[in-house]
Amino acid sequence: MPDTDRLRQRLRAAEQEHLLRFVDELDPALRDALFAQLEAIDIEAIPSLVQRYVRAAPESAAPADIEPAPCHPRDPADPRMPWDAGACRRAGEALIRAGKIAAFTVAGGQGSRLGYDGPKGCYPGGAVTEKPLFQCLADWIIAARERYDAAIPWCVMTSPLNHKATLEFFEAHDYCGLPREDVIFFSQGVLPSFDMHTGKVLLAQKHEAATNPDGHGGSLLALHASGALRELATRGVEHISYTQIDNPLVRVIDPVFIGLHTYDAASSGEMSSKMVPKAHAGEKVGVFCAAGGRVMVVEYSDMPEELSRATNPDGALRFNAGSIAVHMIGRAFIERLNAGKGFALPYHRAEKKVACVDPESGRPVVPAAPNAVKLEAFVFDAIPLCERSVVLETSRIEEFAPIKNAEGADSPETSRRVQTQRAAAWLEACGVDVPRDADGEPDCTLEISPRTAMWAEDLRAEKTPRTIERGARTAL
Ligand code: UD2
Repeated sequence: MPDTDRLRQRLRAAEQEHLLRFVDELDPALRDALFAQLEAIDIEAIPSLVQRYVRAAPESAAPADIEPAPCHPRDPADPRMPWDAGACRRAGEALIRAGKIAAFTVAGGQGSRLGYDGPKGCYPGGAVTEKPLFQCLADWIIAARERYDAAIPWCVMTSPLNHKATLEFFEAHDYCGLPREDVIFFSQGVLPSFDMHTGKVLLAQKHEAATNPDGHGGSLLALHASGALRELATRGVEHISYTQIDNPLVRVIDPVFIGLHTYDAASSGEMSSKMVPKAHAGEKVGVFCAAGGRVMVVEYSDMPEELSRATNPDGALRFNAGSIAVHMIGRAFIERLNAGKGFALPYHRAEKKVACVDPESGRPVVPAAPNAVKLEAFVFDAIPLCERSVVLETSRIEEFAPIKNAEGADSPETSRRVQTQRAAAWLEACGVDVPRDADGEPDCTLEISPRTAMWAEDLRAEKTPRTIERGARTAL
């Protein structure tokens, strides 16, 4: 039996008693659901969240003294910062073979910009095969497991909004070809969504407080709270390869990057990142910066415009290191963060439209303008908590073809184009004729599965067609 009086007292103390406004109208099952939901929320934390983020609307988070972060260049022989890619690859491969590496994909987002009704991982990502994004990533893991004869567990973070649908997808798709016991699912946490004017938690329905997933930064808490981190420890995993679900070209397991993260003297083995040079000043990616001797990412929306546009004498953007949201994260680092009492990354505030019920009348409200503040933690805010953190430059065409919007930038169309560009470059390096149009763009659609080739050098001339027809759709 829930202790209603105690719950009411706690809500009153947090100025959120309205959440029980309709409780007497509810049938017992819905009433119990509401109580269970409210008991799971950190009610005592609400007043400070409201004070800090809803009423105060904190401005730009970029520190005043930021500099561009040092980055390991793509070419290891670059005299600006030479590094030993061969030694990194060997170190990374040894860790993969020893079973010390797990893959981790954050897939709890709502995919609202794409307008896709379902977990984003189910969205067709392959340029030709249209295989789901989950399968694009799984194929990389399968290729790495075969190449290194290693167990590579795959953690998939969902949110309460898509957990069930995600499990159903994996069940229906034979776990994307991976052993069922090697795919570990857990859901991230949620935070209450607030009325942006009053600071009251919105009621999504009379029996439900409005909540939103706590951001991909919530993954560092959820890995621990769900027991997934303990499970990885039991399996001997020491480092986690973090990727987002939206990038079908992502190198889910990259031995060179793993080696750089664990072996290079510049890294503390806590959290490392990959970057690509920004496409243009306004590209919507966070930027690697440094301040006070620490590396950090400043999200595009927090970056002062004049810094985004600033150039070096050679005309290149000064803050050029765009985050592609690919990280290596040490298990011990996540354990250390969670050992601190009440560990939380800072929250970022977004004003959104959230359908709700009027707390007085109980009538449904469909807002025409933003009415809510949603809070989210960003995983890259853990980078400044590292002792030392390295950033590796990579090539956009090799590794970054995100699907975020229904059209325009970062859409299925641009992703297909980048997947084709990469495949065309690999095939041409192998002596294959690829048709190109007057602008030099491949005049065909191409896709190479990681199970065929993880890198260009894996393509074998004898296993590829000699010529690609103009307009062809070819998957290898
Ligand atoms: C993210 C980065 C941006 C850049 C870009 C590269 C942030 C805030 N920005 O932009 O700097 O690196 O990616 O592609 O990260 N997700 C969850 N739970 C959540 C929210 C998101 O799992 O509560 C997952 C989501 O499923 C997706 C990923 O995080 O895989 C990215 O989320 P996003 O679409 O909000 O981030 P985006 O594309 O604005």
